[in-house]
Amino acid sequence: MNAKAAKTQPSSPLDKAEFKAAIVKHLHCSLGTDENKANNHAWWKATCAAIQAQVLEGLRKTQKSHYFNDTRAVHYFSAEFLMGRLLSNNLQNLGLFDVASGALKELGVEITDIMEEEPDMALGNGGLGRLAACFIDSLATMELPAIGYGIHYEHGLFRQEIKSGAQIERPDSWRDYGNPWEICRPESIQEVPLFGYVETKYGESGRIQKEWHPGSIVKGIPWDIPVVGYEGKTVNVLRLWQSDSSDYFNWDVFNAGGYVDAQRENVQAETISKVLYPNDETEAGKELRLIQQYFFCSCSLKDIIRRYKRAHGDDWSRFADQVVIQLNDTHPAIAIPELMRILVDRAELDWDQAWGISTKVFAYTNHTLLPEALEKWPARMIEKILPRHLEIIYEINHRFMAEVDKKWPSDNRIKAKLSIIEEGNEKMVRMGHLSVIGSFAVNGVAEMHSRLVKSDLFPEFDALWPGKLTNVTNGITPRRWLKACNPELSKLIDKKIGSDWPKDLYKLEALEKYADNKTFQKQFMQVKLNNKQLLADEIRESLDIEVDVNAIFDVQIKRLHEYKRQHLNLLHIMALYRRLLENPDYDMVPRVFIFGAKAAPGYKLAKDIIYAINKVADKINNDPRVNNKIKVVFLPNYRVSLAEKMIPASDVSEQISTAGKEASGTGNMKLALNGAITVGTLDGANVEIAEEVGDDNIFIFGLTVEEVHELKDNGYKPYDYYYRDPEIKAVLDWLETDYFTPGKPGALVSIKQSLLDHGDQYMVLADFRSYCDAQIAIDEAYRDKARWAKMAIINTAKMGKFTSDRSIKDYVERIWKLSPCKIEN
Ligand code: NBG
Repeated sequence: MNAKAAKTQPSSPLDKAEFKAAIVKHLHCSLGTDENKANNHAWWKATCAAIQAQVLEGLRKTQKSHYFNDTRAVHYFSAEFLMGRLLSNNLQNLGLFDVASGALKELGVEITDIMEEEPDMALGNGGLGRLAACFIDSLATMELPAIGYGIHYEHGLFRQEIKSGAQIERPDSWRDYGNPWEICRPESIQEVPLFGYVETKYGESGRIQKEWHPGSIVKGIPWDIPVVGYEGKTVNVLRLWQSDSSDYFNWDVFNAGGYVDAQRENVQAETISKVLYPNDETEAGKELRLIQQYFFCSCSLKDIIRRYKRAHGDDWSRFADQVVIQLNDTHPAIAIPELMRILVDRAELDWDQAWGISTKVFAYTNHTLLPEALEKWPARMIEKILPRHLEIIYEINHRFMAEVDKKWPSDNRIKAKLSIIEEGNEKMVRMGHLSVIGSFAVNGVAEMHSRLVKSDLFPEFDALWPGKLTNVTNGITPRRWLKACNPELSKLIDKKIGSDWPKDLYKLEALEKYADNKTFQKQFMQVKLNNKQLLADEIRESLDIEVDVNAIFDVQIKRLHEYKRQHLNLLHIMALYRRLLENPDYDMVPRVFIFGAKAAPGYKLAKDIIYAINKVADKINNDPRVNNKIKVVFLPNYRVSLAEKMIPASDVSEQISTAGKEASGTGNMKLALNGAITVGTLDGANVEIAEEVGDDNIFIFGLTVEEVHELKDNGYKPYDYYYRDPEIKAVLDWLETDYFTPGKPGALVSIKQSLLDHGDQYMVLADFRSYCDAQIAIDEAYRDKARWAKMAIINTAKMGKFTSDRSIKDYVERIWKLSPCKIEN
């Protein structure tokens, strides 16, 4: 085929002239404007539309290939997908970034300006939601048949503003002016029953038949977001369900006149997908949240079954060969009794057959050990909303208890511990137990976390079913988290070792041999400096704070939570400040401490910590005695697109959770990949990062998990540290004065109280001194330019393990048993 003929194929990549023409066409025909009138927003939309045309071609071919090959597929069920922006990502993955930016330039438009027009798709809280987004990127890149299922929230995670130091939540409206990436699929609408009662019928053969008469029905409308794999071969979808009222059902009910009670408990159908619960790792025990969970699981299962039946009719025998469902935490655990209900009540399979299928379909990922984050629902609530599901859960539990009795005869203590039902004042359904019992594989998200899942959280399950509990260490997509967000470093790496590392991240190891090379060190650190300059500009624009790019950029970005210990960082900053006030010659490399963090709106102490960081920042940044040495910056509204600017500019990565509390962390991987050095505890994936980079290239401090346990068992007394360490005492007492909050003494006292009177649950004071020592070691290391450059290069070089492609490979080989599917034209 000659070049010209190849061009005429609809899927061939566009050249610059064609891209220009496509953008202009969309300006005219889709947006009704023209080159002279268009503002950045219109240019952004037209550019997205031009790309979307290509993407949809890829999607069509992918779906056709999957259908004709009758592929086994993974269905990733997640209440959260933190996608961020898609323009630059899709361009990178299609290999069209340079073409697009050239085309736009000729039209008089800077691509970087229009990229800023795109609102983040923030349909998630933090690590768990972003992990799901990285995973679907890897699945598409690795040409694996996969579909992401979730909720089409009208409002994603709140927008954070800081007013006089305090967090204010504002609604997020990512679709206000339409979203160019999503496609509505009214042909695949599903209906979801809720409330009502269960009727027991006796069939002719004596079979007991259950019929659920719902009190209301809502409609699920699917929106598809195409997920473009790197190099654009496979385009999978993320299917998100929007709720709406099912007019005809409610009309029927109304006419029938007999459902007044059911009507009273009817939720407003549209509210189900209205908002994302803004909690991170705390349980959101709300009726609406349970309804959200059931809503998207029910829609998704019916969607899967519809697709399966199209190929296999009513023959269920191959269902588990074709379908695997990964439950991203327990949020979608209600899918287990829902599939059982469909198989037993609707398809009329007998229980054992249904259970046999179901337990070959589900696998479950645990993301936390924090007890307050382990979901439990009052049995009463489930009974009201999903009466048939509660019966099924009881049946699952009844049979499971018999199995427990076989293993541990007449041991009621173990039974009570393992039961799905927690007895007490109020009967609760433990969703974690349901997930373990209903799945064929259960995984934690980092080696250490998975070990603790086995030893502390579910030891008896591990004894009952050896091998079921396993580990898959998290990962991040290097396409977004290096190639797209750090173009300068990517180009430098391309030049040095070739350009296939985004698909095979272990290739970065080839950089290691240049770690001592003076020229390469200079180039590497020059890129870092340029990225720091970009972030410094951003900081000046958004906060009017000047920072010195020669200072160490010390970054802590993650949700605000006590266990993540942003307040440990803050106490250290205060200690440094105090040292400088007491001794103006105190010798330290200038530092800029940079934070990004949202607090759950109801989490008082987390909000107090944000307030304290901002108040301390105000004081320090305006104190001429110290501020060529320390600056403190809290960048508001931390989100994916802001992370993309902060991570390439970071020198130091703060990963300072109490050992045993951070299941994995993924920001730690992103920062190290971009050449930041970790200061961290031996927690989550930090342990594995340390293994990869070696002890010389990371700053580890603090108690180990074992030491944390030991200290707790022996009676941890934070006051001992307060009285023993004068710096701790001085800094905590400072919080009580009005030094940082003039005229408002005591405004920061809740932090001191939590650390002393409330027992310092997360052992901040126990780790304080060792943290300060690690910070001194960082200061020393940074003075030696060559040493620091070498460390940074080695960090980048050694991140191969942490590509989400490796995580997906582990899932595929050990859990999902999938094969890639080549996409044909
Ligand atoms: C979070 C953990 C993180 C982990 C992500 C992704 C929850 C419940 N857990 O450590 O705290 O990196 O999950 O696995 O959000």
